[in-house]
Amino acid sequence: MLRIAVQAKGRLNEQSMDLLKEAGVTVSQEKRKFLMRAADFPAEIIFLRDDDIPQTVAIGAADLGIVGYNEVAEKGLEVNLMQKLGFGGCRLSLAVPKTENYTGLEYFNGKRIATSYPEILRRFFADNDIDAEIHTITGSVEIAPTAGLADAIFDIVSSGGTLVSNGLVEVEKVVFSEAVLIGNPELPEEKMALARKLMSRFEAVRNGIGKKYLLMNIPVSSLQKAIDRLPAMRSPTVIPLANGDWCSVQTVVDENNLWNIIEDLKGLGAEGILVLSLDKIVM
Ligand code: PRT
Ligand code: ZN
Repeated sequence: MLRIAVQAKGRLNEQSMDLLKEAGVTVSQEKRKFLMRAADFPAEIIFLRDDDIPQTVAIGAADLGIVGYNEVAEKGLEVNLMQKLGFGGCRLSLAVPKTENYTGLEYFNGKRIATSYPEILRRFFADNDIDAEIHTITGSVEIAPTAGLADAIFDIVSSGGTLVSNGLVEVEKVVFSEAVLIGNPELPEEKMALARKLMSRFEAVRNGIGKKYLLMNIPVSSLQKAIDRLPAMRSPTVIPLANGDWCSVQTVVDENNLWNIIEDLKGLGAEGILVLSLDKIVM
């Protein structure tokens, strides 16, 4: 039985639970408890604050965890980074008041920087020979310059809206982060086998995102041109039809290229074009 740590509430909770569900690990959403057994996979989910997930996995109180890479990097504990999960994207950046004349990293020498990520910042400044004062604060880091508590901040940025509304500009992007699957470094083989199964399911879910299944009938005379136009994992599936002048062509396409492909195929005489939703792709 695998124990998987997930953020109890907050930005990563919903997408973590959705990913697990898509991967066949479901827990009842009704009476949610601190620890819940999955119905259909030998796993239990433990719900924690995200700050506690790296340590819980490092000491083996959970076998796996889903958490932002930023938390893993800050804690610096011994855990295996097993898989990037493709959601919760953000970056840790240095930002200064927009009235400042920022000339480069040396700007930070002798400055006071407010952050909830002191370890990552300490390492970054050490690597770049910058001597600054790091002030660790939890909570609203972005108000520190206006409140006179700091000259600059080092914080999570995603859209950048919070910086703008606090009169700050992002001047250095230091670490890029997304949700990751972490594991205890000493998982016994039977748990590792379950973890591998989970990772390949996660990958299948991710592969299906932004993809559609496309089916159409095409005159045999245009078949080669249609195949040349279509992307495919290996090559498109071609099925003969009862009417020997036509065949059915089926393949997976990227959603963002869908309309261009459909219009080109119509130009080649395609008819009866069906676009189907796609859930998972197991390679
Ligand atoms: O209660 P708990 O301790 O579990 O949660 P938390 O409050 O510490 O974290 P939470 O739920 O806010 O975030 C969890 C994780 O989501 C973070 O550790 C990141 O990995 C990831 N993430 C992704 C973000 C953001 N995007 C994000 N935008 N975490 C925080 N923010 C904050 C950011 O600090 C800024 O103040 O959201 C604000 C808005 O950002 P903009 O740039 O879009 O305006
Ligand atoms: Zn937290």
